[in-house]
Amino acid sequence: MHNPNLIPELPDRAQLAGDRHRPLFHFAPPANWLNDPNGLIHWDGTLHLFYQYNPNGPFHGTIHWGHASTQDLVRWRDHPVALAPTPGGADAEGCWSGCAVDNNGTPTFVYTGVNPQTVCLAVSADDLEIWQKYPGNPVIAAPPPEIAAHSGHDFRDPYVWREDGAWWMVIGARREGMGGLVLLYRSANLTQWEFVRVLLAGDEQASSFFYEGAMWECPNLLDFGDRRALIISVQDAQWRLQHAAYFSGIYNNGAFAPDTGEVLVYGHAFYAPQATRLADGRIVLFGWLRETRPLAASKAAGWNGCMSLPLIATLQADGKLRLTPAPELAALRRNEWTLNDLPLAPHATHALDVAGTALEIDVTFEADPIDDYGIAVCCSPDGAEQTRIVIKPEQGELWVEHVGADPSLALLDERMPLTVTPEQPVHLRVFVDGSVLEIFTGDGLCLTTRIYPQRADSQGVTVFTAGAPVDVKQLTVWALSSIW
Ligand code: DQQ
Repeated sequence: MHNPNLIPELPDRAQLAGDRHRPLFHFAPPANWLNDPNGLIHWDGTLHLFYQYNPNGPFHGTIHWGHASTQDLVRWRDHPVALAPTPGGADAEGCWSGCAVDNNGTPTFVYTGVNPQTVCLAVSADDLEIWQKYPGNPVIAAPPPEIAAHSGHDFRDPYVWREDGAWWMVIGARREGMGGLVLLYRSANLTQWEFVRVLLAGDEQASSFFYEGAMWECPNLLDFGDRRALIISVQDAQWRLQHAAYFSGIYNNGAFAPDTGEVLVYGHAFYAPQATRLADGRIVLFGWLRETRPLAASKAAGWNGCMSLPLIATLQADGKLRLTPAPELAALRRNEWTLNDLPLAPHATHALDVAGTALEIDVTFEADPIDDYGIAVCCSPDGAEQTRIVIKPEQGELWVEHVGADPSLALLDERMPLTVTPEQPVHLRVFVDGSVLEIFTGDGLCLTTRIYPQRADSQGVTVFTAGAPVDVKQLTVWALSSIW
């Protein structure tokens, strides 16, 4: 039952306001630890976001559900913590990931209790602020015995939807030594569940579209009409988080036949996304952006983890899932700076007359695809520290390189595929926000990474070519304002 004594107070957001690495326009918790987005639901004109939250510090542990809401997808309001572990209950060791559904007017969480990993319910009679746990928790105590025998106790992250007069659930699991599983369940009432089948099984040794790893977490099944996309988050056999990825194909009568798949977002930061449908029919998705700096650095900072931008998910005719920043984000644009047709001489670097740590950049390059070129952000005036976004025509890739970064941060260079042809200009949208860098290409792909500039004056933007001339056809930079 709800026990107000267990719900921790939220820290004061203002306390961390001076931290240059804190994002201004990506959702982050007031302090402490955040991981997966949970319970995303559009309710009475408001989008509610719950999130894996540790009130006891900036590290994973004692997992509660934090709560925030937005009316415009852009500006956020904090709410009291929604779920706390119940001593002696099915979630005594944590309220892990899950979703929210509208059960005939009653907001209902379907989430993971640990330990062991089980499926639990909670309901709100109070406009999503106060949550009561279902006294009969857990509603699923374990997967079917034939799966439990080889699952290594991994059984988590229910995602539930209503279809054909029933509730349906996908949930992550694994078959030890083989690969990840998504299990399909059905229910008439959310409390009694019947196992339908293994909806999809991965193969750690022979992945078809992307590295499938050992365990699939946080499945989401998104309905695009004729086709569906099954998003999963891939953990390897050493419990390392690899990437969020998806399969797309035909879903029919509880059976899924994927014919394509891809990494959803490139880079080491984006994981465990969750999606929901907005009132206007669009599907919005948020991912957890992990810290890539050492844990000690996050502990010193007092916070750890934030959300991606609100991303709108669409399915192309070729079955590929595409993510674009919600157009509503344009409301944050303040100062605009623009140029057209800037020719870069061979080997030139051109510093723009613009600076900031909360920027949106829209740039189009025209170039003969021979040598590397690109745009650098968070550049110190002497160029010693900078984050370079490099278009690599020969490799058909885009790389992010951290020049002059503090070696103790052990930052990883990142890469993603990029189509580069002489006929086609390269178009990028880049969002810089403190320690967050999100890059969207004209191909509709996305790379997300974390950067931790050490110098306060690392705020400049340059365009460069490492060889042949390049034409910067168009470039616009906006300073973005805070979402708080
Ligand atoms: N995070 C949650 C789990 C999920 C994992 C625990 C993915 O439910 O599998 O905080 O990041």
